[in-house]
Amino acid sequence: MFREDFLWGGATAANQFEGAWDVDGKGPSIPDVCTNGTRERSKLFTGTVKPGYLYPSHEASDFYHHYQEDIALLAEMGYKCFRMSINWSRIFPTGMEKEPNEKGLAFYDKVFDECKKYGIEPLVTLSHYEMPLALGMQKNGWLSRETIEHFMHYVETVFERFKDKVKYWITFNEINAGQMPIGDIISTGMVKGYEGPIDGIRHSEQERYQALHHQFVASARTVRLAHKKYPQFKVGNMLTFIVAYPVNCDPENVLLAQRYMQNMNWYCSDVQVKGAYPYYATAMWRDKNVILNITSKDIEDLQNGTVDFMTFSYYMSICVGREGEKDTVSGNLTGGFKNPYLEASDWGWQIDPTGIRYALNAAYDRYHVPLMIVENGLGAFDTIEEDGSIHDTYRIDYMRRHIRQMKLATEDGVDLMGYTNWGCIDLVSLTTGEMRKRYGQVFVDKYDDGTGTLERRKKDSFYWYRDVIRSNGMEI
Ligand code: BGP
Repeated sequence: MFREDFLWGGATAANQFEGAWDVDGKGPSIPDVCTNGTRERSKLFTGTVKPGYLYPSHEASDFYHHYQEDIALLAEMGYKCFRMSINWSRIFPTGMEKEPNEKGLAFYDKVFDECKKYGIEPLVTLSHYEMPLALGMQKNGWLSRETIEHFMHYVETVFERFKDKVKYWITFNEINAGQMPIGDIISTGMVKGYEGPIDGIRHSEQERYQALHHQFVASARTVRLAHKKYPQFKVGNMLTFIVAYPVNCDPENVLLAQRYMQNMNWYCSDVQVKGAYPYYATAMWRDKNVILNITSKDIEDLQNGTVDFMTFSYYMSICVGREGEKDTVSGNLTGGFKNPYLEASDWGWQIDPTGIRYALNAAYDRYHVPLMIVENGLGAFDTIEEDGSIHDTYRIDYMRRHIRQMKLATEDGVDLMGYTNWGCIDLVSLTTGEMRKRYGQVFVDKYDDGTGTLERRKKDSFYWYRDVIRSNGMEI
């Protein structure tokens, strides 16, 4: 059974949804100079806006000018919660100003007021895969310790401004992306002097883990600030939970899968939930030739800034094993070996509803803090019928199977606070920059070539999800 106060809703991210990239004083952010791509062809980071390229974040779904209509649609589905992010460069155009951009703050005031009108609780990610471009170009993003101070100034500003409108916060989206090659640009913003594919491996593990360490410190200081000054706030962390099964019962592969889960999931959540680096970090750094610069103040900050709840995205699972074991598959940020028991989405992500129950139990067993699934869903092609309807039965099927497993997890005893499915209103894909990879219950008339009226249209899943919410998950 889901809690009475279960936070049903959907999730978005500013750079993939808002558009208005240079409106009302907003500065350019890193995604604003990332082109579109496809499953086969990577997005490019071009450093500046260059002629001849399409930049999907510039208009995206134009939430900036559609927020009233959009929030009304969410309310019609009965949303209790709306996960969204604040675009840092809307508030501080280069990330380094002293004074914030009032027009940027005013936009979020309006969004939160609109949510309040319908009793929808905002869940706000402070950093969802964007940072001011100037911080990336001049400071090399999170590799610089100085970025912590700029980030804290931004956090202090939005905490103070929205203290009466927002209760639930998330520090960094999918913080474990910082360990992966794709994270160098989208997550830790280490773009100084670079142009090229967004997944072009350039940084050493040393740099990657140091940048991630700076994010851990910033996250902990954010939690600390909330606890000291805004006791009404609840602050969570966020990772992409990669369920990794051993590809078979060869004990070596079982061990590899255990290591994988430690390195790719628990490494980050142990720091953020327990407040210190775990025992296996030492061996991991040794194997990767990483020597981190950690000050005694950092250790204190991490200890004092443990989160109130843990959140994660869950899309898929992978298999892990010795080299050459099986065919490989792609996935959300990272791939692995193919699982013969699972089918995959149109983009090759393996669909594994049982994995969400496994992930919830694993995380709850380890931490005993409330959990929330803040991203889940199916990226798929949608077709508009002649009468204008969109029969996305495949999406309903995906969500139904995952929600059923979440319910079983609650019956296992897991304390699950809520569920926000990804891209509730169609938005730009993170990994490919496509529009045709759609997740929403609401269709947005926008296409990969940048054309479209931006008109909103309800899909079949809109009515289905409304009924799920209305029955608090009893009717699935
Ligand atoms: C997560 C990100 C989101 C998002 C989602 C789906 O990793 O937090 O920003 O977009 O994955 O990925 P994609 O858009 O590539 O299908």
